[in-house]
Amino acid sequence: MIVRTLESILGTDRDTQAATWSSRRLLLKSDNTGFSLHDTVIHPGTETLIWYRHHVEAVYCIEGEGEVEVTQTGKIYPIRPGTLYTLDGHERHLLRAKTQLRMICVFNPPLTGREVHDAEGVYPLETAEAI
Ligand code: 9YT
Repeated sequence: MIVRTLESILGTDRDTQAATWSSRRLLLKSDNTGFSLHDTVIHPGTETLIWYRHHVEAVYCIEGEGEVEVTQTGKIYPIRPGTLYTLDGHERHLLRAKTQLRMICVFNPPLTGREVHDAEGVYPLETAEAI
């Protein structure tokens, strides 16, 4: 059994910072659970282009207000606490945070821990192995 607290991973390698978000990665590939699980904070007033070409991500909002736009269709979905969206079609999207958003995110395949988005909003597959 794995027991871990958010407090215990803050400021460690599991606490990843990007320009528009911080991702606290509670479970990673190295934990051998088959998925990764993150407590992610999206900074207020930001827009992030994201395209998980190699992963499926489920995102469950527990705090804040924002929206997600699917770039191919222009369809916009509001996000508030209790909203789940899942990118099961690897949709390229824009995530906008009106206020700070706190999201619980699950990735399959699991992230290795170092991933941040590239210029196209993509996470490479198996970043750690490529280093
Ligand atoms: C909601 C979302 O995809 N935010 C970007 C960060 C990502 N969730 C992560 O790496 O935890």
